[in-house]
Amino acid sequence: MSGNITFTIVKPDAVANNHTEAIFGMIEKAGFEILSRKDTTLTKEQAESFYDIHKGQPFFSGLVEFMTSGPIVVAALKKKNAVEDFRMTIGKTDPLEAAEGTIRKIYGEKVSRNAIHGSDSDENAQREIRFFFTPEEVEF
Ligand code: IDP
Ligand code: MG
Repeated sequence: MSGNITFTIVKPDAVANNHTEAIFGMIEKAGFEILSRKDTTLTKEQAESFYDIHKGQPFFSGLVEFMTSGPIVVAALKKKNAVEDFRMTIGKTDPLEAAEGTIRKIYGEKVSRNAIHGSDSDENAQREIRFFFTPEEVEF
């Protein structure tokens, strides 16, 4: 059974371009409740740990450099079928392939600067929320 919680990061490109509020507006319009949200930045060690599944990929060091390049906004989101629905809302990893009306299509530039993250499974959503939020901040 699919869960009702997912996790997002508005990435440094979108924050720097002042798209944060427009993006959260789209997220809410798509039916997601924002359980908790905060502004933060990632250290190199945190970014490497968050994306450790991609260690060894040719884009890994560029990804870590990008994700540490400026402020991000992280949030826990609630909706029925959250993980799958949110992946639909943000669109494909490469903004050039993302469907019209998706967040990555509108605000992403290219695969390495794609504006937003969305968890890919219920298990990863929980892991990623715990990476940024205490049980007091977000409970599930
Ligand atoms: P996802 O964010 O859609 O789940 P993943 O495959 O998990 O995509 O990759 C994580 C992030 O790594 C992507 O959002 C993107 O920023 C970056 N990335 C993935 N593939 C490439 C690539 O081929 N070149 C550059 N960056 C990439
Ligand atoms: Mg992923």
